[in-house]
Amino acid sequence: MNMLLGVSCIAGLAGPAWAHAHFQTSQPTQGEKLAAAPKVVSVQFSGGIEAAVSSITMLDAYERSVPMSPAKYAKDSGTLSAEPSTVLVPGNCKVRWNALSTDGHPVSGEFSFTVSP
Ligand SMILES: [Cu+2]
Repeated sequence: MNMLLGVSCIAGLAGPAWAHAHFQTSQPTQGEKLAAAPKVVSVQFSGGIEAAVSSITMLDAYERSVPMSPAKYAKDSGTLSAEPSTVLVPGNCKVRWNALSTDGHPVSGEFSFTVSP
């Protein structure tokens, strides 16, 4: 998948050489086990993204959609973050993120983490 994205990125490059935004890391990290519910979830990118059309959504342990604050983008760190508006119940939570790279390419992914009872 990364390879396909890379190819389309090179093929799509015309004009300014914006760096394609790749997923770097997330907070919590994939598979992380937390003692307490996180106050914020975030995704860090290698390049710039368009914050206005980027989002983070989350499902709780019962697959219910978790109300989230609007996603915020910190340009300095390349981090998109959002805060759950409710306290998460213990269990496995799934996070899905969508972002538009400043070079015009959409990127998306998901990860999950577990909150201990
Ligand atoms: Cu690209």
